[in-house]
Amino acid sequence: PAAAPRIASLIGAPTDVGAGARGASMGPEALRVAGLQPALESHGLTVLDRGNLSGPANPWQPPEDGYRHLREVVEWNRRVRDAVAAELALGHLPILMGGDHCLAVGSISAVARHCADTGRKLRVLWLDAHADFNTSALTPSGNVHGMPVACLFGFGPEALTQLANMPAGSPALRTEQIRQIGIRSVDPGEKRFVHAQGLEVFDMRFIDEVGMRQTMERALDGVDANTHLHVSFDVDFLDPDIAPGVGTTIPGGPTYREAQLCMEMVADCGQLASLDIMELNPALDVRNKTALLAVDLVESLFGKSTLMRTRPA
Ligand code: 4U7
Ligand code: MN
Ligand code: MN
Ligand code: MN
Repeated sequence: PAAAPRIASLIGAPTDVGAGARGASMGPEALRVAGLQPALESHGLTVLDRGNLSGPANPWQPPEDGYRHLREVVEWNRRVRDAVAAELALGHLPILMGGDHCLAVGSISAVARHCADTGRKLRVLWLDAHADFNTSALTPSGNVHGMPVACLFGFGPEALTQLANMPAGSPALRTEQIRQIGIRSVDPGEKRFVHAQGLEVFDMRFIDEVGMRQTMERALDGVDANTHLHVSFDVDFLDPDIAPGVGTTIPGGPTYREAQLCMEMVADCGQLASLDIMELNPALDVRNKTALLAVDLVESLFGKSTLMRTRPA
């Protein structure tokens, strides 16, 4: 099994076509201004900034047949999939800078395809306040950023569910490959569907009861040297007191220290091979502090941690 790649490629996807608020389209530039590239370089990575993808403008229209802007969402996701696939083929670690979370359909479809082609096991950690498991029939909003996990499981419009081009039309992702962490806002129909599909959800109640350490031990259980670990980090995972710069704040998220521990434990497992940083909304931020926090946490994901600590048993 290959060691985790040491070249990271930044891919900007400046759009908010899948979201309910405008502004996530400015996320990539806010992450650059917050110093994402030098922060990664300080941890020994070589970083290539591939610039921003381009795609259709946000038409800001109401939903049609349960989806808002489906045509534009599909187009952006194709471009994201192709860009992520190209980096994986080069042996690089793609970092998608969103953009709203609908784009995780494209990035994870590329990752799933790559794992199928190279015989690696896939584990996705979905760090989010939301389960993002709506369908056009269940969604209260029509916003596709609330649907990416369902699309990856094969429930959604064919143009999105087939992005991974899996043999015999199989879904990009299966239940045993994903763990959701930090969840605290799930719509009623969505909740029933999450249970019906048997998703492993470490919600905030779980984190409150057992702590972040045991939560991450459970979420990473079974990850081995042949595992491709993908982290899809929706910035609204974090408590809004520390991360106000998102369109869909939900109170009661992980604290600064809980989030750091989460990221440090991912780094310790040594298998991180692709990353999405999504839903950052600079229009709602305060002096770019949410972007700076995201960069700080991503540093921990790549190995920044306190030196010379006493290790607990
Ligand atoms: B995000 C919501 F109704 N569930 O579907 C929906 F509450 O990518 C929110 O996690 C979705 O930020 C949030 O519109 C999507 C809503
Ligand atoms: Mn969310
Ligand atoms: Mn999300
Ligand atoms: Mn959001």
